[in-house]
Amino acid sequence: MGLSRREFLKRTAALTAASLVGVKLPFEVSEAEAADADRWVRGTCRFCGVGCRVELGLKGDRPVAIRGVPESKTNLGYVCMKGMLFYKLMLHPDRLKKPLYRARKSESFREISWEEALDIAAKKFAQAVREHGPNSVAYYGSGQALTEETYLFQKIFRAGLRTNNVEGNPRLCMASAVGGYITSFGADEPIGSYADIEKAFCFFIIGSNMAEAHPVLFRRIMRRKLDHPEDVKVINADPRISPTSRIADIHLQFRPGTDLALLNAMAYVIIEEGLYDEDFIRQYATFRVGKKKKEVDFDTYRRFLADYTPERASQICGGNITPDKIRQVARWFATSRGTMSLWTMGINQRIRGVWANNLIHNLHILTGQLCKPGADSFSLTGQPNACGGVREAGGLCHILPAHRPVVKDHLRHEVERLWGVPKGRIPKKPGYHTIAMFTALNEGKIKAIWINCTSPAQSLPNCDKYRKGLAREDVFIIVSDIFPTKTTEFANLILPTAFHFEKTGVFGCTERRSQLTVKVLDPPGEAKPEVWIAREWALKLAQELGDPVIKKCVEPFLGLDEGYDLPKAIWDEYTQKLTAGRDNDLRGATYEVLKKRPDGVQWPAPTEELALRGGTYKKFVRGIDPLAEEHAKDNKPYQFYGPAHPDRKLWIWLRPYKGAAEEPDSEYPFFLSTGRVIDHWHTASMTGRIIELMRANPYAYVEINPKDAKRLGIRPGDMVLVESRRGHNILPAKIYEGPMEGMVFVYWYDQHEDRLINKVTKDAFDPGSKEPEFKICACRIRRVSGPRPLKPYLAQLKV
Ligand SMILES: Nc1nc2c(c(=O)[nH]1)N[C@H]1C(S)=C(S)[C@@H](COP(=O)(O)OP(=O)(O)OC[C@H]3O[C@@H](n4cnc5c(=O)[nH]c(N)nc54)[C@H](O)[C@@H]3O)O[C@H]1N2
Ligand SMILES: Nc1nc2c(c(=O)[nH]1)N[C@H]1C(S)=C(S)[C@@H](COP(=O)(O)OP(=O)(O)OC[C@H]3O[C@@H](n4cnc5c(=O)[nH]c(N)nc54)[C@H](O)[C@@H]3O)O[C@H]1N2
Ligand code: SF4
Ligand SMILES: [Mo]
Repeated sequence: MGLSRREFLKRTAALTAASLVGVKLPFEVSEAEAADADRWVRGTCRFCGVGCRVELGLKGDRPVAIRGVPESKTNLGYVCMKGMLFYKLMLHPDRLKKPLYRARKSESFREISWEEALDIAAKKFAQAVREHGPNSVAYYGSGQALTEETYLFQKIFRAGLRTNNVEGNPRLCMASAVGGYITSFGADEPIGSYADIEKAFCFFIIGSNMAEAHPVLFRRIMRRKLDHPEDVKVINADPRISPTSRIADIHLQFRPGTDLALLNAMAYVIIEEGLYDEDFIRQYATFRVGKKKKEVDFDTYRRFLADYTPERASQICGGNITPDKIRQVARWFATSRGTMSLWTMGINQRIRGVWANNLIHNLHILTGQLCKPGADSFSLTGQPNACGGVREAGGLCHILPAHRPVVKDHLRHEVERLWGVPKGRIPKKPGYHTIAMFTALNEGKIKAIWINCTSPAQSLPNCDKYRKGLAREDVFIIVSDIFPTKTTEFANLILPTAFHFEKTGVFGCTERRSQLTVKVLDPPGEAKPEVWIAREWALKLAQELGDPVIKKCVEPFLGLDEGYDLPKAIWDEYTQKLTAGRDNDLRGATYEVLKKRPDGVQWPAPTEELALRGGTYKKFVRGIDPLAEEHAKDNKPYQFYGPAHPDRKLWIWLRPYKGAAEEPDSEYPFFLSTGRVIDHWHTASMTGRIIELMRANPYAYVEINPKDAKRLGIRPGDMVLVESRRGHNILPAKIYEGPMEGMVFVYWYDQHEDRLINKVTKDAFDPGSKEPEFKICACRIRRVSGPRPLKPYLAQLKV
């Protein structure tokens, strides 16, 4: 029996309050019990893009522990604390267990049946489409949804409802990396694998705090460095000294946003000192400039770089950057026997995120540090399934499944044909990107939105602005989640979903690796897998709108059991039909094959035979990548067949330095940057409910450089006002040599309204990738009082 709603709310409040004061609660699963697991089942970690392979320990049907899988190539048996503890969310008393509805946002929620919930959901979406057209409905999903979920939702929205308003939080995260890969290499996603770590001699970690955000992968790099302290060099480039910097031979600290100049200066040195790979460039590269992608020659590039001498760049960058340091890191980068760059949000979440990505790729193309062992330009993905589910399966407004741009007529028609829907059914125009989508909500242009597995009321930049649209009474909002969140507070309809291991499906991690997790537990109460919810909703929608094509979208999946057969049929359709002949060909990676592998399959994997061996660990290399052979046009060892570059070349881009959208000035003299801490996941909807993690990190604070703190009379623990042109927070101060002088840094997980930093961040975005500049805006800070006891945030629904 589930808890009554009152009881549930009481416990939610009690738990969160207790978490913050460190009280142990009776319903926790104890560690002693964990040791007693009587069976272990395989799956992947629920959290980050590393994609650690794990085993869930069960005692009877009670989850009691998680451990790593030693024979997995992703994590070699390691897991981090979050990975080890997420089984506690499965039996958590706060889990949503029944559909909840309210006609108006000012009213209280009431429990309703699934039948009623799906009726309402169908009626509201149908009404919006009838009265305002297909562009008035939208899906906003997540890089944490299973591939099967994203694929099915986008199919229903695009081919059923005839809208490309299919977006997701990877826009806040990986969009600039996608833009970078496509413009530089002609194909999305990294070329190599984690396995390159053990073969690399130089690591260039820029804008990434791997030690906290990709902790298991970081351990592999650390191990490599410790085993070869002299031969292996680690460079860390970040305006803030983070735990990642500890293993660096050189830490480059610079004014936020100026790394564009740093990267160009590294290229300058590489050319000036003749450290480039002339042969590689001649065979595989061209130089490009501007919106029209005009081809230019090497000399033009060289002249362009004349603006970025190490001397000039060190002036732009500030911090600890000297011309000598730039020269040193450029030499290490170019001359090592294998250089691997790794980056995450410090590069992507910028108004010049795509350019910053291009400038990293440039260095690899110039020096030929690509395709050989230990060499790669390797963007780290944040979420567990941003690659597999969203980038590959059609989860962004401008891309259809298997890396097909919506605007390409023949590709769109191909998808229509594969789905058996009329030609022209999918609109040509891309839908709203994330910021445009929430702006459209503000303007009342979107009348019904389905938000799945994400919490935009907390995770959007400048979130108060977009909460206005969410709060509109004329916008119908569905939120499907496992817990109450900041976003469920704006919902009309809350749908309780199954969690990891309570449903079946695939996650595709950073290194093009798809891994299956099979359902072993029933979800609590009446919670349901999303694929069931989407299918049942589509059937009702078809009826409401009298449109057989909507039904057609789910016809292959009718009557199948949602625990396994349904997701399997969706995966089969996606892989066998949609990925066939594409660069992410996954035809060999059937559920049967995925179950046989300790660690899944890396694409391209067109055949079962290859998939059983693990797939392709390096793209574009003949003898390794079957598609390189298939697409070979000449006898060169590398074949860059990426679909976006018909010339089959890698493009070195001329991208100038440009500052952030909002730079500090006399009124707002500090840079504000935001990011992550090891113990928490994003909005802390999950990790905030795991008491061990909450004890370690109960609230966010503002990191201030000691010199700034001294000047402003701020002492450790003092309450500090952090204010921008958009909003303010009051946070306790942590004073240490982390952020550079003139910069402050805040974790964004804290749900307390006083500390929720996205009220302060800026929603400017990259004109190419549309990814917001979470990493940089201007703020001012001021001490408001001495240390104060902090009010805990109560994660409860407004009722
Ligand atoms: N523990 C934990 N791990 C996670 C997550 C989580 O929530 N918690 N989330 C996952 C997700 S979705 C993501 S996207 C990743 C994010 O992973 P990361 O990007 O590694 O983490 P962040 O803390 O967001 O930011 C990284 C660094 O960017 C730096 N930075 C700020 N401005 C600049 C700049 O101008 N230039 C450069 N070069 N660097 C700059 C910051 O100082 C910070 O140290 O983490 C994933 N892993
Ligand atoms: N200031 C600032 N803001 C940022 C960033 C930053 O660096 N700074 N980073 C941005 C980035 S990179 C990202 S990726 C986004 C992430 O932002 P969000 O996606 O909004 O954050 P999450 O907390 O991961 O939200 C996931 C939600 O899914 C729910 N959930 C968990 N499992 C399931 C499931 O199986 N099904 C369903 N339906 N729901 C489930 C969780 O309870 C949670 O509410 O935030 C962005 N926002
Ligand atoms: S490193 Fe990432 S994938 Fe691995 S256990 Fe930790 S959170 Fe999970
Ligand atoms: Mo992310």
